[in-house]
Amino acid sequence: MTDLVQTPGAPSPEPYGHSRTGLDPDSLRRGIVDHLRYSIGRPAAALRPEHYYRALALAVRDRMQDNRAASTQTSLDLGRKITCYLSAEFLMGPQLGANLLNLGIEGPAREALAELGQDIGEVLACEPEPGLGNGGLGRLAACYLDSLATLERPAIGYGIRYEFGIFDQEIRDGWQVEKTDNWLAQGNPWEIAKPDVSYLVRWGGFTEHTADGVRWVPGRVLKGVAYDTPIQGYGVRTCNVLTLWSARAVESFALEAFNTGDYYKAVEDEVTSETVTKILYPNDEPDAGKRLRLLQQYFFVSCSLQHVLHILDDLEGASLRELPERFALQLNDTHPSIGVAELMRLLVDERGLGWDEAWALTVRTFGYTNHTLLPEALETWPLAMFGESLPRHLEIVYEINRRFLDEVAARFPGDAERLRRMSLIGEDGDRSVRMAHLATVGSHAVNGVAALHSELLRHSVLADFAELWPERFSNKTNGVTPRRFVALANPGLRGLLDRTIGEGWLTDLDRLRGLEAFADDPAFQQEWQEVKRANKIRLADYVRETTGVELEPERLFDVQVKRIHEYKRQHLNVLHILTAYHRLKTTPGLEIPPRAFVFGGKAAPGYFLAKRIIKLITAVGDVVNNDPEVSPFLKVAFVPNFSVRNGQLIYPAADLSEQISTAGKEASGTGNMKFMINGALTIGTLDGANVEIREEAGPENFFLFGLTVPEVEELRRTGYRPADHVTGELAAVLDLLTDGTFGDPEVFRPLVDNLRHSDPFLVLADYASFVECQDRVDAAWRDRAGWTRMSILNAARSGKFSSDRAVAEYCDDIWNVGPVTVAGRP
Ligand code: 26Q
Repeated sequence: MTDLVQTPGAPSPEPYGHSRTGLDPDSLRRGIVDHLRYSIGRPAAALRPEHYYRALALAVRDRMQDNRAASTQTSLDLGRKITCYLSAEFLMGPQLGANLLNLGIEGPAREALAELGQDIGEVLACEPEPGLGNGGLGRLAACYLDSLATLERPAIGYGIRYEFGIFDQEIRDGWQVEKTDNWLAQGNPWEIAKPDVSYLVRWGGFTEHTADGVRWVPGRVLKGVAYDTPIQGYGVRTCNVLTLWSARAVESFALEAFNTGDYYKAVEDEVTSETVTKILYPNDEPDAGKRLRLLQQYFFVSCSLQHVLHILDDLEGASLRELPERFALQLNDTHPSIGVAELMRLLVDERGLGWDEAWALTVRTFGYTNHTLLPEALETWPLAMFGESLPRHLEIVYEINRRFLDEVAARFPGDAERLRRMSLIGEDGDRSVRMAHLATVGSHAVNGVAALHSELLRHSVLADFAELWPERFSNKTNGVTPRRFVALANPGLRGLLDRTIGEGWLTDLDRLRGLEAFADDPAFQQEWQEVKRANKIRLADYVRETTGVELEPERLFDVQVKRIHEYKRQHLNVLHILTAYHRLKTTPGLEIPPRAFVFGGKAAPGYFLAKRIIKLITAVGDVVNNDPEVSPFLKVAFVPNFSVRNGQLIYPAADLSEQISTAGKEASGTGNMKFMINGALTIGTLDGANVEIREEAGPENFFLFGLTVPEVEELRRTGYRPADHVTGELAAVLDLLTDGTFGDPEVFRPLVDNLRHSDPFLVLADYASFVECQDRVDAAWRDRAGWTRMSILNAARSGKFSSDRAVAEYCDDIWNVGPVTVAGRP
């Protein structure tokens, strides 16, 4: 009997466990064959690479589930605190390669597939990418899950199982066209549906206050079902979990309607319930304040908090009062911040705790990470909509606010203006609930995502709160996982690093410092350049296949990939290209170092100017790529559908990383870090984490330009007049856009008019400084040994930007969680 039931924590029994858990090529091969037969069920003759992908994925998942069982049991046994990362987005990227790497079975998997006549590259290419995020914030959540597991910290990621993730981008006639992302079409081998892990979520209706307490009578009820994806740590046995909630109709509701004869109405309701988790909303949408988005947020947060309390109930001898000792709940921006009111509702209305005790537990449990300073991106919900949707939560928000403002009034007597500024309810214009204020008041820790950003938070958006509770505020500079963004993305560099400084760097990125000693070594420089060149050829092949543009690897690869947004200033980058174009056209015999400008990124479907920026890039590319006077020096490519997967081809191939946002606008950036670790030099403003990148790399290894935050503020104070900057080259370059050189001038007129007459992100103010800095880039590139030295030093000094460092800081300073070693083989 004991041989058949697996003991969690112990290695699986032999021989039964072998094809499910063995890490050698033979066990893996048998695992694949078993799954082909019993899970896929296709005759051998009909097997294609996608079937091998699914069979291998299932075999890999088996191995992770074995570790998962052991991890759960260990943290339950030890009663250790669990970090819950609440995020509306997890941009995980393809899972197979990452899981093979973290389990240490890349070689065995390749061998097992080869035995079966399959090529691992072809099999890896079959995986659809789960695009459950917009960009940086969602990818950060994914990097942090990787680091939490690798650092052996028990953790649960909680989010939404969107049926359609971020749209797929196609480029037609130079314009972005959106296609739905049907990532679940072929099934998802990584997830395990847990229909028995489900919770009811109420919505709308009204509240009744009686002698027995509060009753919330909802307008509708839906159900959330858990889908669990294992998150394997690298080189350890720890395997955490990502729990994504999917919306379902509540059967008993449907049944009621059935009994009254309205069967079709019941089925229709079922259809609308399931739309709640249908689609991920893009950021930067003009009408982002949609009711369904609030429902999505409340839905996943309510399921997650009910789940947490359920786990707590099941813990031996644990009471609600231990919530902050057992769980840390981190809010990834304000998107899950309704959780503050929901936890109060659960504790007070459903569990009968007194307000004061519930509030103390809530504040001690939550932490809040802010990711933006842009006023238009701070989430607020119209009061009327909030009240109609979540009537009980509005009452709770009012009560939190009443008590909070009493506290503020006691600290700052007679300061009505301060009370107005700090209130959870915005009173200017249409009244609204300010989610950043709710998150700040409801959390014991509030952090920004780069040193500059955290400083600006303390002195601008949340200044009043920082004055009231200075001890709550801290900085946690973002980081990225070197497992995905070096080991997987850049196998050439991985091999070179392993040979040069040993393998430890992958879990201790500061060891890259060991490269400094080789920065001037000609033999090492040669190897470094060879790795970069191979990566450039790999990207050039991809660019040729996807765009038809030929990028010669001798060129300087100058890359800007990120969401398309005015504040990120892709159009400033274009103005530099146009300047070089103009010079080449007007200076006979001019020779400049050949460059390949590579762009990629999605524009929110309703963001008019961002979509025109894409058209601008492609139109400039069409002209310069096909002009024999210019194309030897300039080529421009727009890589369609920028994603985690093609990012892994792009970052390692860059020589130059464009991080050119208006100072004060980019909270951190994480692409900047991915480029640096892969040996690109940065051209950038003093914005977000660029400041720290420059500090680490050394100012002599960073191309700095542009206004600083105080200079930007000063310019705004004294009145910015963009037209003042339209002289000389800039005047000529702007004229090119409306003189027909790049096609129909009406297409670019809105962009040019916006720059000339408003220029909210100071593109023209930074133009001259940017072009001058790009001239310095050209000069530096001409000295190839000097450039290579700078490239090596950038990578050598990038250790700070590992998500392992970032997550360790969260664990120490905010979550108070230590490692839990899970016994058994890693
Ligand atoms: C909000 C309301 C309605 C619909 C959508 C949204 C929404 C969704 C996603 C708002 C914002 C986002 C994503 C924001 C984001 O990715 N921010 C980035 O976070 C990174 C990680 O901290 C930083 O590095 C970037 O600087 C920051 O822009």
